[in-house]
Amino acid sequence: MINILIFGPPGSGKGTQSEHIAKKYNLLHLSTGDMLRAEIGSGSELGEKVKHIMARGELVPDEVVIAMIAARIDAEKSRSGFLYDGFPRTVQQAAELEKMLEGKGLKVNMMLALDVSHDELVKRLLGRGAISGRSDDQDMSVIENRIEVYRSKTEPLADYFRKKGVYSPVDGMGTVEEIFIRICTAIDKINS
Ligand code: B4P
Repeated sequence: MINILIFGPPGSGKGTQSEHIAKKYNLLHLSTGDMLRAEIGSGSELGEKVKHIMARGELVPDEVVIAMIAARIDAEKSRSGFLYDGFPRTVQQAAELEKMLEGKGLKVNMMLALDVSHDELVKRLLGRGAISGRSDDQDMSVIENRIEVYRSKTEPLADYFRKKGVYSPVDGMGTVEEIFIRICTAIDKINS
């Protein structure tokens, strides 16, 4: 069972590429952003708790996302593996994920890191905001805060996984199709 993390700043194409990767490699796509937005959409107690945090572009508390992921991993048995999108986002989340996997005799096999310029990130997020109505994609100060939170709290994970020998950078500039080909080349290398 393979475990792949897709990593990169907001707007780098994690969600977009994850759909294609999950389909091609029969992986379960676990997006903490989608799970949290579903909680908000359903009006659950958890959704009420996180909606103001997400609207500001801050990170939801580690224990909330860790519990969500743990429940999904435990429930799923029939896939070739998991694709984690937007998780982990802090060193604590990474350590907890590794602990969960270790308990099952598994490990993180790969961190696919999408590299995209700042201007392109802003352009993509504003573009999505105009279509989807996602409020965190419409306000420049929230977008800049998300990128800043990424740089300070999430980016250190690149080094964390580089030291474990599973870091795999991918050029995230270009069309969705071009980037997907680069990603498949990287995955096929570790799969062969
Ligand atoms: P996420 O849902 O993870 O969203 P994201 O990082 O903003 O976007 P993503 O990277 O997936 O989007 P994509 O580029 O695919 O997080 C939202 C919030 O949830 C966070 O701010 C935080 O509050 C909370 N959260 C989530 N996980 C958490 C965790 N683990 N811990 C704590 N808090 C957590 O798409 C962007 C746009 O670009 C799309 O419109 C797409 O069509 C476009 N696009 C993609 N690739 C393109 C390309 N090659 N060319 C042109 N456009 C492209």
